[in-house]
Amino acid sequence: MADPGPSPTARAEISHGSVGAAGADPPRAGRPPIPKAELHVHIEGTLEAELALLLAGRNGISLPYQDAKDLRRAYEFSSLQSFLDLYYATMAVLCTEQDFADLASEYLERASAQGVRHAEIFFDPQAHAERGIGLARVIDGLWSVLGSSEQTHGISTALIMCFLRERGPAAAMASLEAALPFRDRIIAVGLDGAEVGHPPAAFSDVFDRARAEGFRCVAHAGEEGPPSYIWDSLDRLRVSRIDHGVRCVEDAALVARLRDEQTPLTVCPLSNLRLGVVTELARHPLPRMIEAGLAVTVNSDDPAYFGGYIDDNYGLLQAVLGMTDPQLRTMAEASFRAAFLADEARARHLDALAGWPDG
Ligand code: ES4
Ligand code: ZN
Repeated sequence: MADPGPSPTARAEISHGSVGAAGADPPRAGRPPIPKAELHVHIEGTLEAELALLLAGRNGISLPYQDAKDLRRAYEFSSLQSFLDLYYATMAVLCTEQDFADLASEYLERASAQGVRHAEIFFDPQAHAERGIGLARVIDGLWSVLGSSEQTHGISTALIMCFLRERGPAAAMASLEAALPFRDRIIAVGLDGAEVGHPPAAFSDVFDRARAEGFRCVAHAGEEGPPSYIWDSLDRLRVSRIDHGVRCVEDAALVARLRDEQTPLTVCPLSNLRLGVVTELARHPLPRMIEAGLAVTVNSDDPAYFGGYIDDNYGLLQAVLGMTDPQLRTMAEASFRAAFLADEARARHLDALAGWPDG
C-alpha cells in the first residue's frame, strides 16, 4: 500500500466536535482494548478519506474535494439517506482487486489496534455491479487479504453480502444468484440501504432462497424504521440477528420477544449519533436495552465516516453513558456468542476475554 492513511491510533483528527474529547482520550489507557467480535461493519464504510483520494488518483476518477480535510468536511449527516448519498458516491473510487485488497488491509490494521479478534464484514455487491465492477473482482480483492487475516492480524473474518433494499426484491434475488459461485467465501446475507419505505417483508422469498442455499441471515431493522420492521425481519425473513434494532424500545412486546429469544442486536452508537437516530449519546437507548436483558453488541457500522472504530464506541459508552467494566465485558461476551463461529473458536475467544485485566 502506498499510503496507509492516518495511523489507527490518530483518532482525534477524525473526531468531530459532537463526539467531544472522549473520542481522542482513551478512557482505559494502559490496558489493551477489550477482546471483541465486530459483527456490524460495512467494508465500504471503512474507506478513509486519504485512501479514497489515493484510489481516485490511481483510477483517474475525480472526486469533488481538494484534499482529505475537504472530504471530511462533507461528513455532516442529517439522516441515513444523506449519509448513503456520500457513501455510494465515494465508493466509486473502488475499482480494482488491489483497491479492495487495500481497503481490507487498512481495516484489519485498525481493527487489530481496537481489540477485534473476529470480524463479520458486510459488503454491497449491487453498489459495485452497477458501476461495472463484478463480484469476482470485489471478493477476490477482499479475500486476498481477509483469507489470511488470522495469520497476519490474529483476526478471523467472514463476509456478509448485503442486498440494497431500495433496489427491491428482484434485484436482490439476481444478486444472490450471481453470488452462488462464491458461496464458500460468504457466510451470510444481510439487508441494508435506505430503510424507511422499504419494509423487509418484500424480501421474504430472497431470504428463503438464501437460507435454502446455506447462508445465515441478518437484516438492518429498526435503525430509522419502525418496530414493525423488526417484527417482520424476525417472522418473515427469519433472521438470526438484527442490525441496529434500537427502535425496539418503542414496543414492549417486541422487547420481551427479543429478550426471550436472546436475539442478538448489533448496535452502533456513533453511527446513531452521526445519522441523527439519537440527538445525543447521553440519550442513546442502549442502557435501557441492556437493562431489559437484551443480547446487545457494540459495533462500528461505517467507522471512516462516523468518527471512530469499534473500541472508540466502547470507550464512549464508558465515558458518556458511565458504563462499567462488567457491562463492557457482557457486551463483548455477547459479541462472541452472537458470532457465526465454531464452538471451539468461540470458547477460545471467551477465554481471552476472561483474561482481559480489570481496570
Ligand atoms: C448503512 Cl448505517 C447504515 N444503514 C443502512 N445501510 C447502510 N449501509 C451502510 N451503512
Ligand atoms: Zn449498517
